[in-house]
Amino acid sequence: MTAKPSSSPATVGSLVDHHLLSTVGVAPAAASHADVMHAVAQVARESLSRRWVEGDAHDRKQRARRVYYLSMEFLIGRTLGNALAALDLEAGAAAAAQQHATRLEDLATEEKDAALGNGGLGRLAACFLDSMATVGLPSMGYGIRYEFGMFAQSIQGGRQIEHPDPWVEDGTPWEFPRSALSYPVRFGGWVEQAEGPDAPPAWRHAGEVAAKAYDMVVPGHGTERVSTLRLWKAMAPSQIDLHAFNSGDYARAAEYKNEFENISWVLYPNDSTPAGRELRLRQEYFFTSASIQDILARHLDEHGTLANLADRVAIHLNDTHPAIGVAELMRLLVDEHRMAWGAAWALTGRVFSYTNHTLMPEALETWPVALMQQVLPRHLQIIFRINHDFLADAARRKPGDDGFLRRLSLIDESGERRVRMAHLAVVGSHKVNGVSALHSDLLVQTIFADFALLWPDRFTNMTNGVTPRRWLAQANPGLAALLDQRIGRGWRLRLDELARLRPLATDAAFRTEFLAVKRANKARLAAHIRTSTGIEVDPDSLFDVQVKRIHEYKRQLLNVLHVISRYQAMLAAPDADWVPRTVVFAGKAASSYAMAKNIIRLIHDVGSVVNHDARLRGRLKVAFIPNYGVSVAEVIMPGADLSEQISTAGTEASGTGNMKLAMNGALTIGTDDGANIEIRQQVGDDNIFIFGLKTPEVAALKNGGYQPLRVCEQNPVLKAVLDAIAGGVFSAEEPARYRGLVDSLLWGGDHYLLLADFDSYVQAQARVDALYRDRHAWAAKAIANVAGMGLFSSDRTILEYAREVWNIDPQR
Ligand code: 26Q
Repeated sequence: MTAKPSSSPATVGSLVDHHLLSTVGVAPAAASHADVMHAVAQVARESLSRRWVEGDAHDRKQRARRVYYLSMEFLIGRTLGNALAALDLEAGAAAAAQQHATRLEDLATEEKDAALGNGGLGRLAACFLDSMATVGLPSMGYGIRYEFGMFAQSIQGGRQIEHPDPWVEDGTPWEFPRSALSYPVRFGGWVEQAEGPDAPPAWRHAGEVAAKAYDMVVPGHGTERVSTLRLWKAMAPSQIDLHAFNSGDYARAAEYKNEFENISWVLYPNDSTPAGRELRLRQEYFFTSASIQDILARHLDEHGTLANLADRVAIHLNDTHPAIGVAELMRLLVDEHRMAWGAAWALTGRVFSYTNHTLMPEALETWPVALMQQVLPRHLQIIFRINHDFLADAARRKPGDDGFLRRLSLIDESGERRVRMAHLAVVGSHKVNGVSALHSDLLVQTIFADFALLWPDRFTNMTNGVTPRRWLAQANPGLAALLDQRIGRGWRLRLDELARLRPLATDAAFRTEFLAVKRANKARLAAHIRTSTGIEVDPDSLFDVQVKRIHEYKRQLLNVLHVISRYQAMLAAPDADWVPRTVVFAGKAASSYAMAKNIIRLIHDVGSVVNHDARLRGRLKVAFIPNYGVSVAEVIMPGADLSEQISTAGTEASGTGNMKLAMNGALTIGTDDGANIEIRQQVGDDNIFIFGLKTPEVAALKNGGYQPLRVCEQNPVLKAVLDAIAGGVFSAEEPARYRGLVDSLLWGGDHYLLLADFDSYVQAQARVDALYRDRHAWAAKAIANVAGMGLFSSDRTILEYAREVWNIDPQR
C-alpha cells in the first residue's frame, strides 16, 4: 500500500478493504459495522501517522519552543468523525461505508468514547488539543492512560447506577504504544542528609513504578500539523520484587505489582470535592514526574544543556492536579542534574504557568503534610524550602504582619497541617489565569488577593472557548451546511466570520431555513430521548435543556422548582394557552455526593408524575437523559432551544456548555456568572434572558443574614412548590423522601440561594414563553446568538495563551 492514501473515494474504499483483510482479519463481504469502523479508522491512522512523523521531524529540526499541557483529564469522546474531517477523508469514508451497506454515521457510533475526564476541565483540555494542532502550535498534552474512564451511568428506579468504563478493553485504533519509552517513578522511603556541602540529599525511595508512554495523535484542521497527547500507563518494573518471585511467593509478588499498577487504573469521578486519597496523590505525582522527565530528556537531546530550558519549554498546569510538578522539576534539576538551587528556582518560575478552574474553597486541593511525608518525602522537603524563601521575601513587603504570612504560606497550619497546592502553583509560575473575566477578577479579589498584592502582573484572564469543528461542524451538519451556503466555509477556522450572519437575522427566508434545521435536530434529539428513556416528547415543544455535572451550585434543583411551579399553574388553569415544554436534564453525580444523587432521583420522581398527568395533555414533559458525555452532548446541543446556565452568581468559573449551546442556536436563560456575562456582551442584552442576584448582591445577602424561610413565606407560589415536594406529592410511596432536601433549603441555610432567585427565575421563564409563541421572533434571537459566538472558539483562547502566557509563535 502507498504511504500516502489519497482521499479519492475509490482509493479510500480499496484501503478500507485492504485493512479489513490485513488488520481486522475478516473478509470484506462478511465485515460487521464494527469491523468496517475499525478498517476506516486504520486508513485515517495511516495518514495521521505520516503527518505526525513529518511534523515531529520539523519541530525537532527547528528546535522549536514548545508548550506542554499537563492535565489529569482529557475528555476526548470519539475520534473517527473528527479525524476524517481533519484529513478530508469524509467523502471517501462515506462511499466506503455505502459499499458495506451502511452509513458513516452508523459506523461512527460503533466507537467507544474516550472519557478520560469528568466534565468541563477535561473537555476544555480536549478542545485545546484540537486548537493547538489547528493553529500550529508546537505542543504536546500529557496525561494518564486510565484503564477505566468516567463511569457509565444508568438509571434504575430513578436512581443513578455507576458502571465501570473499560473503554480500551478491546484496544483502540487511535493509540500508538511507545514500548521503548518508559521512565521510573519513585515513591516513599526517606531522605538522607547531604554527604558534603555540594552534594544533594539522597532520596532512598521505597517503591518504584515504570511509566510507559502511549501516544494519541491529534489532527489539526486545515493544516498538516498534528499534536500529540502522551498518556502514561503504570507498570510494575519487570524486575519487581524478584525475591518474592523467585521464592515462589506469587501472592506477594502480585500484591506488589498491584500496589503500583493500580495507579493508572481508574479516573477519580469527583469533579470538585477533592477525594483526598493517597492513590490520587500517587496518580498526580506519577504522571507529572513521567511527563517532566520526558520533557527534560527531549530538551537535553535537542540542546545538550538545561541552562536554556526556559527559553524552549513552557509547562502549563491544568488546575493544581499537576502542581507537584513545581517540586518535581526542582528535584530533577537540583538532585539529579546538580544545578544550584537559585538557578533551578529561576528556571522553574519561567517554565510554569497555571490555570485555576474554581473559587470554591472546598474544591481547592490540599494534602496533609503527614501523607506527603510518607509518599513524597523529598518533595515535602523541597516545598518547605520554597516556602521558607518565599515567606522571607514576603515578610519584607509587610513587616510584622503575621496574618499576611499565614494566609500566603504554602502550608495551612490552622488544623492538621496541609500543603496548599494552589499556593505552590502560584509561587512556582510566572502567569496564573482564571477562565472568564468575572472569575479572573474574583481570583485576585478573593483567594489570591494576598498574592496579587505581591505580584499584580502575574494574574491574568483567558476566557474559555470550545472547538467549532466538533461542536458545530461535526455535531450539527444541518446548521453547518446552512452556514456554508450563506457565509462560506471559513468559519471552521475563523469563527468570528459568524458575525456575517447578523444581517440574516431579519431575513424571513433564512429564519425559515434556520427553524427547519432546528426542527430536524429536535426530532433527532426526541428519538434519542425515546430510545434512552422511553419518554415520548413533542419536537414542536420548547426544548429546555440543562446538561452538566450534577452539583448544588449549578442549581438543577432551582430548575426543578420552576418545573413544579409550572405544573401546579397548569393544573390550576388547564385550559389556558400554555406553551408546550420539554425539560431535559442530563449529567452525572459523583459517586459519593449524596445530595446530587438525591436531585437526580427527584428529577425522575417529578417526571413520573408530570409525564403521566393526562390533564396536561402532553404540554409539559420532563426527561433525564442517562449517561451524559461527549457523544450524548453532540446529540443534545443541536436540538436545544433554551440553555439553562443558572448557577449562583460567582460560583461557575466559566462554563463551556453555555458556549456550545449558544453556538448551536439556543437562547440562554442564565445568571450573571462565569462566561454567561461575556456571552451576554457578545449577543446583546435583548438576545439573552438574564435573571437573579449579581455577584456583589449574593455577597451582600449572605453577609446581611439571609433568611430563606422568610422568602418562602412571602411567596405563595414557592411555598406551594416546597410543600408539594416535602409532602410527598412526587414520592407517594415514601412521602418523607425529600424532607431532608427541602429542609436543607428552608432550615439549612440554602447555601446557593435558590429561594432568593426563584421569583426572578420564574419571571424570566415567563418571558421565554412569550417569545417562543412567535417562532420568527425567536429565530431572529437564536440567529443573533450564533452570530455572536465568534469569540468563543478555543482557537482564540489558545492564541491568547500562546502570546500572553507561553510566548510561543504559532506555525500555521
Ligand atoms: C481534585 C482532587 C481529587 C479528585 C478530583 C479533583 C478534581 C477533579 C476535577 C477537581 C476538579 C475537577 C474539575 C473541575 C472542573 O471541571 N471545573 C470546570 O472547569 C471548566 C473549564 O474551565 C469551567 O468552565 C467550569 O466552570 C468549571 O467548573
